Formats: sequence, C-alpha cells, structure tokens
Amino acid sequence: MSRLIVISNRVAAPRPQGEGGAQGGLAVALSAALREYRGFWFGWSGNKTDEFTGHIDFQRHEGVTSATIDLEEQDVDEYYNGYANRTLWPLFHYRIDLAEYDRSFAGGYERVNERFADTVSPLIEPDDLVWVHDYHLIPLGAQLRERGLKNRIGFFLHIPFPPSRLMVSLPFHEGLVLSLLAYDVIGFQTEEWLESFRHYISRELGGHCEPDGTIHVGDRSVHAAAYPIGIDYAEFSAAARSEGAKCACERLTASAAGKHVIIGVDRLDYSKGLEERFLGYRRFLEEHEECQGKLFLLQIAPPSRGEVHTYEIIREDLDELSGRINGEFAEVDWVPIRYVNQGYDREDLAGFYRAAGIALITPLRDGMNLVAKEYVAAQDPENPGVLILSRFAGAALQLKDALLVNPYSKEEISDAIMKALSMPKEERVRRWQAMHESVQNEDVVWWRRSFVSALRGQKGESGTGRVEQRF
Ligand code: GDG
Repeated sequence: MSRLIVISNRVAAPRPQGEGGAQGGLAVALSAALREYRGFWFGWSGNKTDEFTGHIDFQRHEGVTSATIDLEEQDVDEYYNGYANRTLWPLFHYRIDLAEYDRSFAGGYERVNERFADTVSPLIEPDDLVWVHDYHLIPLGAQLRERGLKNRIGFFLHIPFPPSRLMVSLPFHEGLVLSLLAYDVIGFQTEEWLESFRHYISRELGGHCEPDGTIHVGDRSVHAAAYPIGIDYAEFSAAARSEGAKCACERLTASAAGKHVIIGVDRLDYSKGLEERFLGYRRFLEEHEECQGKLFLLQIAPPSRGEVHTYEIIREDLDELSGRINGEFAEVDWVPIRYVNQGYDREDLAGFYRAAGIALITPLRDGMNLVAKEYVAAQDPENPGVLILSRFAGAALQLKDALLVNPYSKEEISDAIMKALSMPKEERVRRWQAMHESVQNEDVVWWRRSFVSALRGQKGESGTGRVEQRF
C-alpha cells in the first residue's frame, strides 16, 4: 500500500495530554485520516526562527507522524498573516472589500511555498500519494513538479472558490489558478464552488470542462470534483456519550433554569457572520417581547489569527454589540447573550450542543461548516433540537432539512428562531432524522476515501458517488 503524505499550512496532529486546546475543522478531520495510513503530515510548526534552515522536526503521537519546520518572522508576516489571511481568505469568502493586495505578500507566499517544496520533496518516495490542503499552499503542486516529482498529487480546498468576476480582482490570478493544474485531482467542498472553478477555467483560461470532471487546459488534464467534508462521526458521537459531555450538558441545563438555549460556536472570524447574527437575534427580541426572559443565546467564539488587525476589530465590534444588546434588554435575573471568548474541549462542546434546543449557525460564506454537523450528531434522537443554518454555508447543500436562512437578513433570522421555538416534536424528529443520516453516512471517513480513491486514479469516484473500496 502506498504511503499518504499530507501537507498543510499547520500541522495539528494529536498532541500529548495537557497540550490540547481548540483544534480547527481541518485539524480534526486530518488527524482522523492519518491514523489509518502509513506516511506523515508535513507543515509549519507555528514557531518562528531567526533564519530558515530547513530543519525538520519529526514527532509521533497517537499513530500520526508529523514533520514540521519553523519559518522566519518575515515569512509568517508575508505568507501567513499577509497573502493567506489578508488577501486570499477575504477574496475567497467574497469579501473583496477586505482583501489587501501587496506585492510583498505575494512574494512571501511564493517563497514559503518554495521552502515547503525544497524541504518536503526529498522525503517523498516514488509510490507516495501526496495530498496538499488549502489556500495557503495552492502553488505547492507546481513547485513539487519543478523539483521532478512524478507522484500523484491532489489538492483539497477547504474554503469556497470565488466566482470568476471576483477572482479576477486578484493581481496575477491566472498564475495562481494555472498552478492548480499541476495537481492530478482538485477537490472542492461543494458543487457550487466547483462550478465557479469550472467557469473560471473556461472563461479566463479558455479551457474545456467535461461532464465527468476532467478539465483540459492546453495539454494538461486534471480531475476536479466536489468532496464534501464530514465530521469524524464515530469519534464525535462517542464524545457526546461521554461522562464529560453529560456533565457539560447538565451544567448548561441547570444554569438555563428552564430557559431555551440557542447555541452558536464559531472561530472569531468575519466570515462567520457573528455581528449579523447578533442583530438578527436582537430583532427577534424586539419583535417578540413575550419571549424576553425565556431564552438566551450562548455564543462560544474562541479567538483566531490574533496577529491580523481585522480580527482585533471584529473582537471589539462584537464586545460592543453584545454589551449593547445586553444593556438594552437585560433584567436583574436574565441576560439575552452569553458571549464567551474561550475554547472548550470536545466533550464539553458536545454536551453544550445537546443542551441547546436551537443552533444558530449563520456564516456569511463558509466552505462547509462542521459545527452544523456536530450539532446534529450530538442531539438526543428522541427529542432533537432545531438547526438554523445559513444558506451560504457549504453544509446547507447536504443539510436541507435545517431551517435555511439568509444570514444578512435580520427578519429571516428572527422568523427562523420563532419557527424553531414553536416547532412540534414530530417535525423536529423528522428533520433531524434526515440530517442525521447524511452526517452519519457522509462522514470524514467517506470524504477521505472518496478523495484518496480519486487520487489513486480510480475512475468514477467523487464525493457525490458511491465508494466501495476500503483502504
Ligand atoms: C475550515 C473552513 C470547513 C470551535 N470552537 C471550539 C472548537 N471548535 C471546532 C468545531 C469544529 C471546528 O472547530 C470549526 O470547524 P468549521 O468547519 O466551522 O470552520 P473552520 O475552522 O473555519 O474550517 C470550513 C473546515 O475548514 C473543514 O474543511 O468546514 O468551512 O472554513 O470542529 O467544533 N473545538 C473545541 N473547542 C472550541 O471551543 N474543542
């Protein structure tokens, strides 16, 4: 069996006890994937060094080998804080108003991708499958080819792919998209992002897209398809049944004292629509005076990407907005929003999901959104809660039985909260069962098997097709 080499910006392989903390969606999904394969996970350690040496630190924890490098301060500023998080992240989430175009960012991005390629290529053997992840490393496939790699190399984009009309606002956009053609397989979260990519290929590059997913540009042919990522269902439902989850559920239920709990869990990021969500909830409180004092919104928002200025601003804005709403509506024995800026462990999170009768998950744009799937997985089948989900999250294409809302519309958020509060149990169970089936069947195992199968070159394998092969 060939080895699988996973390459992503950060490596977040399982850490020894005591070094835990909140892991992002990608980390959770990939630790699970790597336990099954020989191979290793390569990326940036998250540490800085005075001078880049290419030294690789190998570690092994819980069946996953990680190989990490340190980067220079300038690398981190230009590549990570700069091009990845201030140029590509906003652009790919349709926020060209926030995207910053700076030549030094683009230079740093190219340089760090070269550093990754220089360091990892000697570790790759001819039979290895190479799986590169996310927007930080788009040019890496082309860099590896330049160093002579003939392996099958795949790329998966965890975030949306923007419509061509937005993509062209990026200086040198052709170069970036052309570099994707060095991969053998390009995976997107949904058909919608895939469609944007195919549109760009035909409109901007004069390429040709076949119905079976093959894309031709010049003499290059690659396979591009949708592989919707899922949660590690087995791991998460075990967490939801744990003693820790039970305690967390009881703790929240006791403190709610009979009030309805609405939960939101998001990294503190503008793409998650937190401000719009608070305003929608505020509209609900205004429109339904009779509900004041009978429910509250628990918003868990661990900070992310502390060094990027935009994130400091969001934090200030949300502190102010939640304070204002609480000041406006609170009573001596009730606050409408419990806004918590810290991370919890997964068992606690699972327990909180279970204690909440409603989840309000309203990103303005999201590649997938695993929180929505975790909420479904954590519910009591006899008495499940209601999921209110943004129609602009990738997850909305699978979780069609959620209450889908436009996250920009205060009215829609307010109406959906009212509908969720008054939804008969029969309807809650019916909607939950349909969503649960998808979350359970289309889990992270299904996702990686679909992708790796396509990467091996097995025909007819896409995230939306059936995958028989076991690895
Ligand atoms: C990117 C894409 C795509 C959050 N707070 C805590 C905590 N979390 C965990 C959640 C969930 C994960 O972080 C967040 O996943 P998302 O999918 O919502 O979002 P991103 O981090 O933006 O991830 C996204 C994903 O990649 C995978 O492809 O779905 O669209 O943007 O698992 O539970 N975990 C713990 N404590 C917290 O306080 N333990």
